[in-house]
Amino acid sequence: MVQTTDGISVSQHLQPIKVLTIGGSDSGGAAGIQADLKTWTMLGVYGMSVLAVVTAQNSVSVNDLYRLPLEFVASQLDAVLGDYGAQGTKTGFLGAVELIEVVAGAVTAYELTNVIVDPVLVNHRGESMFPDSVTQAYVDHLLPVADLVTPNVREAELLTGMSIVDRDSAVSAADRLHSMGSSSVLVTGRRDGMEMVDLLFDGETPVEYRSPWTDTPNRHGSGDVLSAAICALLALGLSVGEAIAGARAFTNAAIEDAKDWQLGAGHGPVSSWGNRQITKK
Ligand code: PXL
Repeated sequence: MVQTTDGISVSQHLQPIKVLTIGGSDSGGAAGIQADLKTWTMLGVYGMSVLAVVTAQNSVSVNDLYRLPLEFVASQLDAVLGDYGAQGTKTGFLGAVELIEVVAGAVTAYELTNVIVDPVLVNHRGESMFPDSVTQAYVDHLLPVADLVTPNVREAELLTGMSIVDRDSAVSAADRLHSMGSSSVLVTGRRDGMEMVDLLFDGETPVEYRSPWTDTPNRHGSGDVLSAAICALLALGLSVGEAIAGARAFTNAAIEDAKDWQLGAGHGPVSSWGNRQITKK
């Protein structure tokens, strides 16, 4: 048992909890698989990764992107899930219709639980990265098998075709996403004055989570850290509400901690250790 003082009380099991990320590599270490694995290490769970895409990127731009062959992604899924299994899974950068179908097929075939779908559809400027068919594939294949979908406001707009400008429109979009099959929906990152608001909808009552807006250029990977932390905490046995509260505390601390960092010339990463600092000067 590990005692923590950060509001995320988790016990270290003799057999660690296993979690799997399916997505892309960010060579800069800010987002994607790297963000997920670092987050999971800090939260004391055993992280595994199925790579679908490798990016050549830094804080300024994504310079190149290489997709692994679909059969090789399927082979990784079978290797990991056929032996280790996973008590939680999150999807990240997929960006191709056939890949989304393969991932959804694995969720069903291996009867995965605690499935978090983070629908990566836009870049940090909110610009769409993929054709509409990719958005539609999420709706057709991944949302129906998701326990929780975590779009940011722009991604929720793309998935629903609705515009989100305030609490009411965020609730309507979350309701629509819930009706597409995801058991719970978290619409993240709505700016409301000097606050950031995430909205959870589980088909019954909408719940808002608010935190102060941190003024920083360094947010790269914050969505991945949030969804990875939720995945870990759900796999550890917390309820959806508890997992979101704990993951938000971790992510907000990661943003706050890195707010003055200058690691590259552009849009920098958040810190990897959230509110789990071991030493602090
Ligand atoms: O933050 C979404 C994301 C996920 N995965 C990879 C990425 C990004 C955004 O840059 O590069 C590999």
